[in-house]
Amino acid sequence: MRFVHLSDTHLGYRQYGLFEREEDFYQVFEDLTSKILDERPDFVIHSGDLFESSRPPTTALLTVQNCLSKLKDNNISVYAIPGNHDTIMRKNALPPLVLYRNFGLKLISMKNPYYVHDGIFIGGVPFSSKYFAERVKYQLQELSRKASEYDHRILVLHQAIDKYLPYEYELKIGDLPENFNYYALGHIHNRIIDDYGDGKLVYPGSPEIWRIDELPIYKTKGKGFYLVDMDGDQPDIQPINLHLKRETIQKEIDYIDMKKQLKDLKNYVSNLDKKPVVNLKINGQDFDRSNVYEMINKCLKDLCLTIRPQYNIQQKEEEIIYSDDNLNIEDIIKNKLDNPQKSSLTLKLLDKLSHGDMEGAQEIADEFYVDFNQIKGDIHDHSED
Ligand SMILES: [Mn+2]
Repeated sequence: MRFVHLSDTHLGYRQYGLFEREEDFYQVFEDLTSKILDERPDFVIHSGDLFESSRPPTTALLTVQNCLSKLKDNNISVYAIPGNHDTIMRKNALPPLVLYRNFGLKLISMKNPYYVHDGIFIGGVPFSSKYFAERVKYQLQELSRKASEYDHRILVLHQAIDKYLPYEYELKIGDLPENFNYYALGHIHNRIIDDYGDGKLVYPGSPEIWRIDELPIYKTKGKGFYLVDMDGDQPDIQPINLHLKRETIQKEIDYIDMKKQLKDLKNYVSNLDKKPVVNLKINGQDFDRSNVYEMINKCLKDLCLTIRPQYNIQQKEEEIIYSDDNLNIEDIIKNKLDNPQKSSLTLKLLDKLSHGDMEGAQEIADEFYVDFNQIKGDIHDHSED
């Protein structure tokens, strides 16, 4: 029995506001589908964030419909859960995934928490925020009990686990029941394969470069999906990698040597099939941003999809001299951090920690991250409109 595990495809995402990048994500999903068809698995598991948002563009909806039809024609079912991106945070609201019931998609939901595929138990809990961790833990125990009646057991979740994302997690590693053979996780865009419970815990990661910090993952581990064989004692996990047709380039350039380095980059870029996304960091002392910006554009603009320069200008630091008169820790922190949220958090933590109150400090930190995630969620919601 072999299945494909993929996640975080984020269809409908328009990186940097560029239509071409939105198309790239569709292309990748089509490439994934034809690779899946090549592998002829028994079924597919998608661990959430199929779409970038809960109200995807029509092209995203259609891309999924076409791909699912092809899989269905080949008798390949898809089991999926909603992720944080494609969930509507309102009670009883339906995620877009419900549209594909007749296209072979089996949605793991609160109402249908598990399926049995040729004797394999496939169950999970849709994405839940940290506020509902207790409820999720209860649901996990229920699933674990139900799963114990079957020989092969797969748990599907779209959550961050503290072991892999220590500052923004919803569940702790010990919250997961131990009697599953395969933990099909999504949410973290890195690729992770770990031992847990009776089997393997796996994040297949995102197949495209959704954020620039995923470029090193693509370069070192590759991006794509995992092909899992459940027949042995332990699941056998093979990475199936994609070649991304559009290159993302990240490069640091010294201002002193800029002309030559830009020329080299131009040579490289002009040989690519598709215009790349180029992230540049210019390091140097006291240079003029707009001059540099113009030079970069003149050299590369026509050859790149987008150029995203960052300027790292080292200036002689003006030293603030603190004397006894102005040695006020509050002022120093506010001055140095220059951000009311950060300095307020720092001052609160300092107060607790200097009194040895570790628990209080922990509480403040937790609160901050809950708020922080909420703010991020809000920003995300608005950006869709
Ligand atoms: Mn994601």
